[in-house]
Amino acid sequence: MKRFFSILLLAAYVIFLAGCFRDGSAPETDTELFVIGFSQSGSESDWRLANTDSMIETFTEDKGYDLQMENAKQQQENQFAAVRSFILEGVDIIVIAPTMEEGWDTVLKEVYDAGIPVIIMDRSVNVWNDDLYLTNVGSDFLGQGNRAVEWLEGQTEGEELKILHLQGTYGTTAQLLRSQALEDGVSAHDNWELAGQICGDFTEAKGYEAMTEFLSENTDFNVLYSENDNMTFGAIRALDEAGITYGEGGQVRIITFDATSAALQLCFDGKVDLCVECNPLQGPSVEELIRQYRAGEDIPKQVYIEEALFTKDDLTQELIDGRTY
Ligand code: GYE
Repeated sequence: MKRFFSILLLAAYVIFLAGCFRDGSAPETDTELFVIGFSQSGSESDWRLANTDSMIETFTEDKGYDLQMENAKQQQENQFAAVRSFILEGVDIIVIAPTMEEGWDTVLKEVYDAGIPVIIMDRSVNVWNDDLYLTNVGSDFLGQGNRAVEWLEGQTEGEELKILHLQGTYGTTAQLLRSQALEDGVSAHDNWELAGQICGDFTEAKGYEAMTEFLSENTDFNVLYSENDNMTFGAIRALDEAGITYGEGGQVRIITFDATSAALQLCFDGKVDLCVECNPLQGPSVEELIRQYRAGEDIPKQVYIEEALFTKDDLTQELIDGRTY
């Protein structure tokens, strides 16, 4: 009887295998999916939410991916923990959207030693050895800042500018380079000065808070250079409450970074003067780099996403409504 069951079991197994390999392919199991460990830095802004969506929409199971995402809630320590868990899991590749630029040497060396490739997305990391990651895809933040400064120069030739600088989270590439562009611009112009530098951590709530506090002591400025849209939304609320006018014909010219649909709408309505685009839809670029990696092709070390500037003249309602973020 026992023998009969063993034979039955064996027969069932043979039939199962025959079914799997009928078309010559390996059996369809989860292990076949290409596993991506993705450490997202947080969910502080509309930009970030769109970036997360872009990754989720790109790396679907029907395309053969298993996207394992961890949200670090703006804490670099959480990113280290996520990356270490991806190593233990033995994922096929790790994608990191880093919070801070510094501090990555140790954990990236651990990933390197485990033989897992790393793609850095959005911001950058500053490590002693660039071989610790495969490639960095993201925005040219210095270029964005420089374009904003050039635009301001063109708009205000000879005018005395008192610029209030609302900064993103200190130590992130987006903050460091957008700030550098403005600081260089101020040094290069005798008629430009900084009215103040305040930090809004890339969030609407902190943008509002920092702006409200600043306005309680100083309202003498005519430009707001805000390092992301969400901080701009908060700052605008504070300006409204303080009765300070802005945009077309107002006291304060506003420059904002990201160009989300809500900011473009403000620009179209004459409330914001310049939107510097920062494109969060980076999933497809990451996918292309992964394709190149899997095909054994040469991979560029740095890939920049294409981005534009928008003033009211560049906008139509149709363009704004067509924006998915
Ligand atoms: O501008 C901001 C976000 O790193 C490009 O971070 C990103 C910046 C973006 O929170 O909205």
